[in-house]
Amino acid sequence: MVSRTVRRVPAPEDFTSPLRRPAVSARVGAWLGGCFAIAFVTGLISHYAQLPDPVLPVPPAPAWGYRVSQGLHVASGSAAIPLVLVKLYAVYPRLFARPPRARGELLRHALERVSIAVLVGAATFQLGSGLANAAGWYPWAFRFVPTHYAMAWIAVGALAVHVAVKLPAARAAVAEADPRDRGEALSRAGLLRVALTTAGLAAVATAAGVPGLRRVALFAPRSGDGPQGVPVNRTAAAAGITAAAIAGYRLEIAYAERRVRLSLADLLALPSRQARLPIACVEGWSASGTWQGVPVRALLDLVAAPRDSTVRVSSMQRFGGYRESTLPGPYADHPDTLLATHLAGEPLSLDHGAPARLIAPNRPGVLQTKWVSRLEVLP
Ligand SMILES: Nc1nc2c(c(=O)[nH]1)N[C@H]1C(S)=C(S)[C@@H](COP(=O)(O)O)O[C@H]1N2
Ligand SMILES: [Mo]
Repeated sequence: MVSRTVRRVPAPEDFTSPLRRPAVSARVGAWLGGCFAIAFVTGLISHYAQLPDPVLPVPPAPAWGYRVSQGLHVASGSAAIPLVLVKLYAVYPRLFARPPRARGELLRHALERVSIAVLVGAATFQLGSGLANAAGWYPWAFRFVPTHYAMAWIAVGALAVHVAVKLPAARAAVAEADPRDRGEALSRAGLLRVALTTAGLAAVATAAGVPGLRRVALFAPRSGDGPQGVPVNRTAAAAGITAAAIAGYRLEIAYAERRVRLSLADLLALPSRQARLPIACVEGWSASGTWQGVPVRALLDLVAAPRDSTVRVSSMQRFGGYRESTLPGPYADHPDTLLATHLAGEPLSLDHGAPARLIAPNRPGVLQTKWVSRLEVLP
């Protein structure tokens, strides 16, 4: 017998799988909400930590703060990816919902649809661009940091509207029973277990900051076998720094009209200090090192700079976004903020910023300037 297929736009009722039910989408939605909340808060922390003059300054303690917060940022974002896929699978039939007949309902329906479109678009952008960033891949022309930051507010705004609209329905859906006796290949509980397991695996695959996990962190590009046990993000070669360029090294310290110039021998002759501090990259990986060098505060004392001075730290690097950073007063005065000359008991390798690099507690990796040639107190 030949059956004629009638081609028409499907209706939500045409999708009969019990997996595509509010009981699934509400639970996955709640987990996603948790991931987004963690990613948003830790993202704000990272953003404020990178602003030269933030309204809400991030303090230099605890030393491991940024490492944990940025690790959570990347892990929660990664965990959200499989959850979003399961959520979209579960709610896909709703795409075909017809607009309500009643005039009064129409506006509410339209607003809800628009907020979902914005949410899905913004979330896809955030997770996609964030994952690419964590993998050290920048295949776009826009500036990642301001775009990822602006889109976060759009995503959170749309999420707030979505939660407000859906909360009553989601509450009711979570209470719904799982119809296991219908003989489906995969029960709802089974699908939810798959969602949670893949989310956990995704988090682990990028959690390169957790000691011992770096080996299984497949999507985190830094292997941990960089020189002196610490990965390298931008190499000396990529930054245009050669061994010849650092041969006549001078460090200049400037405060108002005062200038002090030190050779490497002068710098090495000053009292030094050791600190065990992590490099914690915005890309989510982090690694601890035992650094040795002269405290930045002792160098500022050579030009009699007042306490709580904001300091511009400049590199010998001539091009590239991270050749300079701003060190807020509380960091400049912290005893563990060093102009490091040694790592793991040996002179710094060229890739780690030889002859001297900045290392400060609780500071994003991008601001731990390498190949430092100048410290300047800002007015
Ligand atoms: N001059 C300079 N310093 C820099 C960078 C750079 O590109 N140029 N990259 C930063 C980034 S993004 C990180 S994560 C750390 C990495 O330090 P490491 O290579 O010693 O691990 O260095 C920072 N310091
Ligand atoms: Mo970084």
